[in-house]
Amino acid sequence: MDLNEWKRFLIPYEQAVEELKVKFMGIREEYIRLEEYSPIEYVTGRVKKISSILEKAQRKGIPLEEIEKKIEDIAGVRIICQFVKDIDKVVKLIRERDGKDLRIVEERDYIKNIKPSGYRSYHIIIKYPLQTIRGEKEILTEIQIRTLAMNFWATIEHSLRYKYKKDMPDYIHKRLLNAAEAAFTLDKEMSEIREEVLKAQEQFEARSNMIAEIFTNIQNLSKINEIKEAGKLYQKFWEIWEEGDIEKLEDFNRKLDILAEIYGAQRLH
Ligand code: 0O2
Ligand code: 0O2
Repeated sequence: MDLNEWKRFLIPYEQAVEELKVKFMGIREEYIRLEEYSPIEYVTGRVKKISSILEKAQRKGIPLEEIEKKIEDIAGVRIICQFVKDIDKVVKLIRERDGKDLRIVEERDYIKNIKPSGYRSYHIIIKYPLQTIRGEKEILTEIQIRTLAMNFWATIEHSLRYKYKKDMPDYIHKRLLNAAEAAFTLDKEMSEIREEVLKAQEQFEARSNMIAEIFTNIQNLSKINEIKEAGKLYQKFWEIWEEGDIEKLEDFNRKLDILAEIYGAQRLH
């Protein structure tokens, strides 16, 4: 293939990468518009350089006429997440689109099965149906889903591997393995922080809901005029509130519920 033929060959790959980047960024934008947490932090993509395609074909013994079928990452899209759990969510979102605007060919979980180099990422190979002026064409594309920490490690390791080719000094290799371990620990720590933050948010919400309920209950009770005790109830609420004992507040709220039922029932009779 001469350069022009290569350029023509790569046009649909460029198109597929651009469309997929827009689609995945679209998911992020949808979450943001809904004011929800987005499992996608950002998306990049690229079409493999001709030199890299040739090098990979040679390394894997793939004849030129078979590269379209056998090299899966000529088109590559990368989805970066903040937390490891977000990766599961993104994988689920992609699976839900299987058979719709893409077709999943294979999944490779290098997070459960870390590569000997220390590489971690979740790969999904898809066929993306591209509408071209010559009709539909399915484009093999590799989607890499990884956290910021995984990406940081992989980017540095990739450039060092590229620099040293097969002759990476042993001490650098060892340091990279240490760094992979550190990136793994960072992801684990961050996941735990995330759980803590989520738990704190849930507790905060449960507390706010309960306090709103207490106020509504006292207000309702004071409307049922027989009860002259609303002031006392507010007083009691403040006392417990100041103590900061959430169980006592829950207990107080349950008692208010019972009172409201008793007074409500009496009013009906
Ligand atoms: P190679 O073949 O890895 O050496 P943009 O203008 O934002 O669309 P830009 O700046 O051209 O994109 O590039 P982008 O998307 O930021 O990617 C730059 C580099 O990131 C690429 O370098 C790749 O190394 C890597 N990269 C980004 N996305 C992917 C992906 O999905 N798969 C793979 N394998 N690598 C990716 P090169 O030199 O272009 O590519
Ligand atoms: P690029 O564009 O330079 O990133 P392989 O035989 O491992 O080259 P294979 O079997 O086709 O490739 O697929 P694999 O291993 O599932 O995924 C290939 C891509 O995953 C690589 O593309 C890298 O982007 C990434 N990857 C896999 N292993 C490593 C690793 O140890 N370190 C880093 N930094 N990235 C890895 P390429 O071909 O290297 O292309």
